[in-house]
Amino acid sequence: MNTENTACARIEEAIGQFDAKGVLTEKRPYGNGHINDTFLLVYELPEGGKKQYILQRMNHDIFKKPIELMENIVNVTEYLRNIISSQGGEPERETLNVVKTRGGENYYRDSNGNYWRMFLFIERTVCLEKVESAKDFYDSAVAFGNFQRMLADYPAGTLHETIPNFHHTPSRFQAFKKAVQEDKLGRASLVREEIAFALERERDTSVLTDLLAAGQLPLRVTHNDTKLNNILFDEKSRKALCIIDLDTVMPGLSHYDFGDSIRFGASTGEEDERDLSKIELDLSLYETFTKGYLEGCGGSLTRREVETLPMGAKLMTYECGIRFLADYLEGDVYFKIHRDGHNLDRARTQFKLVADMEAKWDDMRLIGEKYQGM
Ligand code: ADP
Ligand code: GN1
Ligand code: MG
Repeated sequence: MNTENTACARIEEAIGQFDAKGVLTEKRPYGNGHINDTFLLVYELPEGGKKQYILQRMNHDIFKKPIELMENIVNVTEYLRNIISSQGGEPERETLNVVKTRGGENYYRDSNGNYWRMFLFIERTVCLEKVESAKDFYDSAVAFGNFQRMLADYPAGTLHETIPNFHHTPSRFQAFKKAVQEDKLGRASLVREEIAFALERERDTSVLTDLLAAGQLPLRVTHNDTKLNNILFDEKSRKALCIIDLDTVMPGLSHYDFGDSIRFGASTGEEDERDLSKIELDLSLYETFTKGYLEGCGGSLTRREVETLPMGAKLMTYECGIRFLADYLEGDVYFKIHRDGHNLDRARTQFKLVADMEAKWDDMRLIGEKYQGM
């Protein structure tokens, strides 16, 4: 990434603020996140050897309250660290570790007003952009279920809402309709079919929020962005080691975590695949994830939750599709893109998956029934 004249122009200033050990020998853009600017920093230690860190410029167009966001992350990781330690785990590798600035702060605000943070780099791990084996996906399911279980008694009222209505699908639908009506770049006429697909499903958008409002589904502390590249696997044992990207840990429904993992990992193609004939819901992976997730949650999900998980999968996929399409219509201002039409390609894969879920709905429900009571 060219750091001249960009939001990252102050990267050198930021690096100097954090309490990293040794002499900086390498700095490069890192990972495939769609939101923050992520860098890997390598330091040579005076006693020999290297230490690596992740430096991120937080996207504060999206996260309007970066200070509160960091407070969430510090508190949640502190809480997890205690549980991991008490279970004999390795907290430096099994959760994120925030590196403070020399002044003892959890973030640095540069002279251009950008917010930066640093984490210990979690060594000897792999980050997957696509499911490579059913076992990996199963392990990720257990880990996400476990994550929710570990946070079951976390004081949810102390968490700041980092993005209001993040998975409130009816609000996402309204935002989508507004983007269509405004049609800022005159792109709507190019995507009539996709817009119609989204509009036809308005009735689905409120199914989960209505159940929540009626007290039929419990509010939990959830991750809310459970795609496979937000988990690190141990390089050697290939176990799901650490859940990262904690920017959106907030009260939510189990369906959000379940559904977001399914839309990314149980698809037969990548999120931005252009050849839609390659995109389907892999029912076998759907079952694998269901089993692992329920196991990870340790039997804590209610009957009604398990029964309605297929709707979580469908709605999270649909919601992501309308978010990508709205961003395409608004001129690609939210998700990072790497080619023209990238957000449109992403929206199309999500809608193809939604259609395939509708075709496979009975099977999805049967899988839920099979694991009821787990
Ligand atoms: P975004 O919100 O943009 O998705 P993430 O926090 O998910 O940003 O980071 C982007 C990528 O950087 C991750 O997918 C992962 O590959 C890598 N990454 C982030 N934090 C760490 C860490 N502490 N150790 C190792 N890799 C990390
Ligand atoms: C973003 O940050 P990242 O790349 O892990 C987005 C998610 C979307 C996802 C789609 C804060 O996730 O909500 O589902 O892209 N995160 C935010 O790939 O909007
Ligand atoms: Mg991420």
